Amino acid sequence: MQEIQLDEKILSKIDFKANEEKDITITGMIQNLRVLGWGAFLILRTPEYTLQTIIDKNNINIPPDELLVESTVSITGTVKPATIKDKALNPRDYEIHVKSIEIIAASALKELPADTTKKELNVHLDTKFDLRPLTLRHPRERAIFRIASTIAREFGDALGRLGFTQIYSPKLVASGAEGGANIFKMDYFGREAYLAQSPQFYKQMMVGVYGRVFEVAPVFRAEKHDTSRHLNEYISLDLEMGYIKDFYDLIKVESLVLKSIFEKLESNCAHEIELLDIEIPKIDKIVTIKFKEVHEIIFNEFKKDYRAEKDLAPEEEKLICQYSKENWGSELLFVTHYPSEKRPFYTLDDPDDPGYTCSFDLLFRNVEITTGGQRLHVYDDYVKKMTSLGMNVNNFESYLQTFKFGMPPHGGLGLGLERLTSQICGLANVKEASLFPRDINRLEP
Ligand code: AMO
Repeated sequence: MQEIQLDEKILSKIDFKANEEKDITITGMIQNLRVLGWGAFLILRTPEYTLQTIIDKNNINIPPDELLVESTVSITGTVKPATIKDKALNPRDYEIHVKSIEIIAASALKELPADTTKKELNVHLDTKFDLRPLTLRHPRERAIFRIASTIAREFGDALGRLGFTQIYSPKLVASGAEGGANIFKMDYFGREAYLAQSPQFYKQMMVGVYGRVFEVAPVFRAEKHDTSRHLNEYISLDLEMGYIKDFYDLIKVESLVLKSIFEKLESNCAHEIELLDIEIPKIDKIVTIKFKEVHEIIFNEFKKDYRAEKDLAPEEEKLICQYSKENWGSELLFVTHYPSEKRPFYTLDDPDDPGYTCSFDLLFRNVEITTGGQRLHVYDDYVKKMTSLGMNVNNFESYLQTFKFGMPPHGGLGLGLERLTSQICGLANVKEASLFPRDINRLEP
């Protein structure tokens, strides 16, 4: 038997102020090494910090020019106050004057295939993705995924405070939830199965259990087009909520959650926000507009006639976002009442406006980041709607039993994590907000 003590040394935070003029030992990887006549600046990357350390070549056990970038080292030195301008560093008010270095694991390469020590990672997008284990170590890449991680965590925390229970639904499924051709088929012990396009069916089933649920998980879309807003696998932030009055309840919940996310980013990611030079949006009101009205505004204000279209064209999304920012002072715009034929079968039709649905999209900085809406909740309504759409009800029996057992009025939404992250971080392509993007040409790394 071996008893292991709970060791506070596993904590990664250092109180630099309390350690001023004292010696500490800190382990990390060499982010950057600038060897100069007198010694070197060694930038150490630890789980918590990107720290400047200073080596005096006459007072060190290893000559600085023998060190390799991306090696793991343990550094012992004195904590000194400093004023450093480099935005990639955190903290910038302290540095370490090195006394000794121990190489724990040297990088195998003298020269790395991408230069992660430069301010900008100047590589082609494909190279950036091919070399992901290395390029993700660049400060800007690290900042993007700290932001994504904070968004996903606060999504759950904010919903937890509102009484939502986190669920984990299967990704190997027997039927597609969203319709359309963008579904991956696979062999499941001789049967046809699919990769889940969304947790739609399961989150609805779970409303009957917990009333309010959420999930943060990958979903799969067999998009055959290589666009700047589509991934074949993305992280979907989903929620589903029972006992709603109407779908505006969902819009209110999403606005509250996004407000919490934006506030959390301001408080926890100040360093990343500064490094990426980005602005976090403010939410002080909720602006909604009907789908039909968007077509009218685009026609009247921009002389583009999309009025016969049953969906919003990317150009319209862009123009209406600009219009909203300028005229209504909001970067977030909820477009409501989409046409029935463009919404999945589970969407509730608007009783006051046949042909249109009790659903919405959220547009943010020119892009759709969310789809949501109220669902049907009565078994017979499902059978009627699916039959009218030519769907085989028998294929959906295990889902439809939910509604036989009784379900409250409910609705929910799906928010694409990469789309939200890329719009917050000002990225040109949603793939840049995916750690290991999957597109029509890419399955590695
Ligand atoms: P939808 O299919 O509109 O709705 O997806 C919801 C949100 O997911 C994101 N998204 C994508 N992100 C990256 N690549 C893609 N290929 C991609 N496709 C969608 C977008 C989109 O707004 N079940 C419904 C949601 C609901 O009603 O609860 C659904 O999945 O941000």
